[in-house]
Amino acid sequence: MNNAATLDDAAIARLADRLQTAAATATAIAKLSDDYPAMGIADAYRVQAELRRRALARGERLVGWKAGLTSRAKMAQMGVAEPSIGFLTSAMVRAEGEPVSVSDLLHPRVECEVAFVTRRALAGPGCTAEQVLAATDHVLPAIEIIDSRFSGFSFDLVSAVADNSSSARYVGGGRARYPAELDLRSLGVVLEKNGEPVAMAAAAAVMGHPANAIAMLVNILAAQGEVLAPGSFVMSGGITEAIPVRAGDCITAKFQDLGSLSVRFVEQSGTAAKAS
Ligand code: OOG
Ligand code: MG
Repeated sequence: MNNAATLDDAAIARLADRLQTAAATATAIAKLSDDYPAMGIADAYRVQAELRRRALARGERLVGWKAGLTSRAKMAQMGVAEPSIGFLTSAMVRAEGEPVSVSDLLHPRVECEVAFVTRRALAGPGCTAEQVLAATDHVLPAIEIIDSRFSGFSFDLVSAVADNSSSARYVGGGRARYPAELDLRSLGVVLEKNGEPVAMAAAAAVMGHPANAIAMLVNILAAQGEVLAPGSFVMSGGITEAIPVRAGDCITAKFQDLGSLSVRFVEQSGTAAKAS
């Protein structure tokens, strides 16, 4: 993997512009590494940090973070062999039961994930799953709606990281539980589309235990000089492959011990994210 930082501030801003426009207009662009083949992971996280800075500057609140590409199913589907992280803001969250508009998205896909809500700060490097579990207040089911800004949903790791790991929308719900009361390894999940099971797995598919993905995320944050704040909502990554959705689809994620969570997709909705 190319770790180098090769881009100057002007190039970082240009790439952030491209991604922001693609998201705001729901228009796909070529993956960034086509034009910047020397771009490294450090560059990609600088582009992501610039997108985050802009989101917060326009009044969005940082709600938490997500780990991505943490299961073999996801890595195989995307052809990328390493995990990534992304940030989550108040503009991306949708309430349980609220229809989610696809009009402002390019080619949305859904993922079922275990979300962690922290009560203590977590810092790397060297953060462990044990530390994550000790700092966790509760876990709950989440459905992430990802939407790569790249044509054909096709990318490499650097392009995906710059694109905030395809983050678009997310919904938390179901039943919140204390992690100590659960076996988060053997916990099963079934993803249904329009009443038909389309994917299923156990949460151990995520790095052996989803808390490992949160520890990995904290260690990537540390490399950027950041800590995970208490009260963060953190998704640990899709347990199965992601499933494409369009208007009219209804997705239900049935989690063992954590209840189920449904999302209905519509063409427009009154509360659709404003283009920004
Ligand atoms: C990258 C984001 C992956 C996950 O849970 O694995 C992700 C992508 O597949 O577009 O959110
Ligand atoms: Mg995800």
